[in-house]
Order: sequence, then C-alpha cells, then structure tokens
Amino acid sequence: SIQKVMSHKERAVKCCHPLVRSLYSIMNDKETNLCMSVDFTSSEDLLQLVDKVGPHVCLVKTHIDMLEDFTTDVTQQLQRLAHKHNFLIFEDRKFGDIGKTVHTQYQGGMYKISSWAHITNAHPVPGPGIVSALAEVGKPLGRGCLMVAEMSSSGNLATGEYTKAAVKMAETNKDFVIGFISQSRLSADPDLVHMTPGIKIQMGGDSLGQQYVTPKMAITERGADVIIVGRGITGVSDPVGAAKEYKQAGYSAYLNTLNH
Ligand code: 5BU
Repeated sequence: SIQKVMSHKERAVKCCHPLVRSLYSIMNDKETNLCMSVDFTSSEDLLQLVDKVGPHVCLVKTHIDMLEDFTTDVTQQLQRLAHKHNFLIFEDRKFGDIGKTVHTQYQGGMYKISSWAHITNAHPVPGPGIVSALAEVGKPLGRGCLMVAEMSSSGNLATGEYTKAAVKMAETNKDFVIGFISQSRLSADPDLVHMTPGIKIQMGGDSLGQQYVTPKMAITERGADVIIVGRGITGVSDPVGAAKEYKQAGYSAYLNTLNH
C-alpha cells in the first residue's frame, strides 16, 4: 500500500521543478495520467496517431531511433502536435554510457534529442556522472530526466541495491532528475514522478519478456503517477477508443487514491 498522495492540482503548484509543475498542470486540466508509447517505424503513422490520441494523454513517449524515415521535420511536427493538444514529449532513450558520450548523444547526432524532448531517461549503471553530463545539456533548456530504477521485463537486473542507488541519484539531483521509470513507489518525495510501463488491461505479457499489470494495479497497488501504454493502444483496431479506455481506467484509479 502507498502513502497518501498529493493531488495533481496541488503538485502543479508545489513541486519544485517547473517541468513537473507543467506536467501535473496538464494532468489536472485534461484529467489524464496516460502516457502513450508510440513505437512505430513510419513517421506518418506516428504523427497521424499522435494527432488523434493527443487530446487524451499528458505525455507522448517516443523511440525516435525506430523510425525508418526520420527527418527533423518529424520532431518539428511532434512539437507542433504537443502544442496543439497540450502534452509533453518523452524520448525513451535510456542513456547508459560515460558522461562524455551521453553528453554528445543527448545534444547532437541526427536526433538532437535535447532540442525537442521535454523529458528523457537514463540508466543509473554508469554512476552519477551520467546525470551531471545530461544535466549540462538539458538543464539550461529546462529539460528533465527520469532514472530507470526498475524495469518491467522478466529477469531484469534493476533490483535491490541498484534500485536504491537510482533513488539516491534522483533525490540528490532534483534540479534535473524529475523522477523514475519504476514498477513501485520508490520515493516518498512528491517532487519525483513515478512512471510505470508494462501496462495492459488484459494482463499477461509478450513473447519477448514484457510483463503487464493493469492500470488500476499500477496506480493503486504500485503507486504510479503516470501509466505508460504502448501496444494496448497502438496494437488494436480502435486506438482512440482504447486510449479513452486507458485514460478513464487510469484517472479513476488516481481519484481513488485521493479518497483513501
Ligand atoms: P508496450 O507495447 O506497452 O509493451 O510498450 C512499452 C514501452 O515502454 C516500450 O516502448 C518499452 O520500450 C518501454 N519500456 C518498458 O516496456 N519497460 C521498461 O521497464 C522500460 C521501458 Br524502462
């Protein structure tokens, strides 16, 4: 069970990082804690779905390096849609190298992630230097980073002391680290956002190690602030209908946590 949570409305005012306040303000206004993970290989498919589902989500999560036809126009269009529908963009890059390398990867290369993604994430495995390096690029732009503290995949190694070290890295770098990718509530600090992937209304998993829990379980039992849903939305015949369903399930579970 989890401690009493602060409402989105309160967090939109009280959280220390401006990006976190923006996120909670969007969540409060649009009544959604849903992040859609749009893991497509075609830019047109990606942009079309984001335009349709945008009204129902607080965040759109990308794997930009999955696109077979990437051009900078895609990230410009994505930013336009983020503005149109009032959501933030999260590039699920999972940086995981030494400081010097991730600095260049975050700022430059073909994707220039720091120039368009409000949020990105990093593995704690290289040590705290990964946070300082990414912060050098992202902080002046007002960006935020999530630590991958736990994973949804079967047999993953992000457990125990490793997870604890990730929590410490977040709690001591709150000017840039805004929270976690996690499977449970890891920090009592309301400034740190907990986002949980591996969500499907029909539990189970896939053939490659993914493990799912329901939106309700993620929020009420595991303390997620944001639920991340990919194929539960993108892999069905009516993605907009599914997005509405996940939005509803996620939001009512959130409202329930306030009443307890
Ligand atoms: P799915 O289609 O809902 O299974 O997609 C989940 C997304 O979240 C996908 O983009 C993964 O790369 C991402 N993910 C995850 O599933 N589990 C994790 O622990 C982390 C990221 Br970190």
